[in-house]
Amino acid sequence: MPNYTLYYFNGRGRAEILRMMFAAAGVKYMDKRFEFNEWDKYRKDMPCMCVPVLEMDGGMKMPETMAIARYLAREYNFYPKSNMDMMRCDYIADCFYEIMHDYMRYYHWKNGRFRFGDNGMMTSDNGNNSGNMDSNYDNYMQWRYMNTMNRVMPFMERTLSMRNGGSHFFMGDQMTWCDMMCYCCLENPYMENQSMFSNYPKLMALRTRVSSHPKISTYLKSRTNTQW
Ligand SMILES: N[C@@H](CCC(=O)N[C@@H](CS)C(=O)NCC(=O)O)C(=O)O
Repeated sequence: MPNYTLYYFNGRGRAEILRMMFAAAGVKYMDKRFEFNEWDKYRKDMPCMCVPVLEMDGGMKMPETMAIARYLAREYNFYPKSNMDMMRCDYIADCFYEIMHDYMRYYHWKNGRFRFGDNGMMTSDNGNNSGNMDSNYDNYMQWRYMNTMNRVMPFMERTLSMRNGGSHFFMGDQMTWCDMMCYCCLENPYMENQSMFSNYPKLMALRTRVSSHPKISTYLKSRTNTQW
């Protein structure tokens, strides 16, 4: 097994699915977190100038959340067996990642850099630190995120119901990585507005099943608590 180092900000964000998969697999790795004001120091060493990045044995650095997640899923058996089921598992994971992506972009600056200041506070796109979110750009990004939620969530609720009436995991009895995606990608949206989720009882129950998995529940109790 390689020595892994995972690079990301000191937040859950896009890296949390990877941390959760490591935890569920019982695999040790170095969780290298940094603050926003340290980013310029790390940025130039990241292959795509973005994180998360997974480094193997202190050498090769791999970017892109979903590529890393798929690698971990293949390595540690979080994929279903048949090719067709793998495709289904992938599209479910990709659907949840659409929500995650739009949520994260909503928190970005126009130029793709984070909109958090050095003090960790969110700023508006007019550059002040007041937390004013009423610019056109902010409105568009919020609309886009909500639109994605409203498009993806009913589809995911129906997809979950297709196996065992939705009473187990997406792919049946075994938890796969798309179930963990359902947990991770909805964490902040759920914390911010629980009422948005009342139409999706099966997905909510699935998230509880994921969080009750013995290794995941241990991880959730001991992980670093951050706002996002
Ligand atoms: N397509 C990439 C996007 C990664 C991405 O946008 N990462 C953000 C953090 S969530 C980042 O590194 N932002 C810093 C910057 O762009 O300077 C992925 O899915 O991993």
